[in-house]
Amino acid sequence: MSEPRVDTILKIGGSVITDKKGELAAKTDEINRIAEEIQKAHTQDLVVVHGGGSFGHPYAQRYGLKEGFKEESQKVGFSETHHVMTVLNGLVMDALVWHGVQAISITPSSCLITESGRIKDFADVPLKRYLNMGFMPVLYGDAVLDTKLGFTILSGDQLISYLALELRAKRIVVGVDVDGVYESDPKTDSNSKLLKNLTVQDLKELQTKLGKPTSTDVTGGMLGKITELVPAVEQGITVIIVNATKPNLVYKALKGDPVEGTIIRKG
Ligand code: ATP
Ligand code: IP8
Repeated sequence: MSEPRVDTILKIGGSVITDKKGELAAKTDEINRIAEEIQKAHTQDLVVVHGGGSFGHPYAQRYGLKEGFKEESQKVGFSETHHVMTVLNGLVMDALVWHGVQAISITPSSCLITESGRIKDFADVPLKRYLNMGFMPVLYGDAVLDTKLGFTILSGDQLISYLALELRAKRIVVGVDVDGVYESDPKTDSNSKLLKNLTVQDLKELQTKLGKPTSTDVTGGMLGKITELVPAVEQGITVIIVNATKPNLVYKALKGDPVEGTIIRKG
């Protein structure tokens, strides 16, 4: 089998496709619009990953899944968390497929295992074959088995960095509900400045400045995202963070057009 190489890995944030203040609150209009933008961009060799938003995060938090298996009562929580992610994924797949995109859903909990929260074994032969045939794989943050913890939560952000390196992607496009990376959370600090260009060094410095999210986000919010992106950027992969709630920004980023947001380069 020839080793596929992708152009772009696109992460659609849970903050875009769900209302993170609610629970199981899907934004179906947003999901449809983004599916349309993906279809319109006709991007070859694209992998899409979506986040958990108000589907995965509240359940994962309720049952303390990220910290691993501690008691029997968490198991039903693991099932529920994975299940609600398949429901959200179903909505994303519905929109993509009915827009004529040859998308194929790949379930992380069925093909990968982590060790202490980090991806260890990924049975990626089907994913690579799908890519070789011109399909667009769609993955998501999920509840997964872990060799040390029993189980844990895998973030979509870890997946995009891993896949970008494994599939030698040129860039990662991350769609969130704010205009990019700011000096501090723009939702709580209206004077915060947008950081339009960042290097790995800047990212590392930001890691110490940004605080942990206060919401139900179990995978670390913007700080978690930045931490996960460092290895990919270090290998020369460009990261573009855009506001995917604004129409056409995902489309423009996929086309490689200049787009407002944060661009992160190696140096
Ligand atoms: P999910 O994990 O559900 O997929 P997501 O990837 O869309 O969600 P979050 O993890 O919620 O996104 O991170 C985006 C949020 O991070 C924004 O809504 C913003 O309020 C918050 N945030 C915190 N600090 C910053 C910062 N310095 N710059 C930009 N956003 C920040
Ligand atoms: O939203 C987490 O993925 P993320 C998924 O990309 C779950 O961090 C199940 C909470």
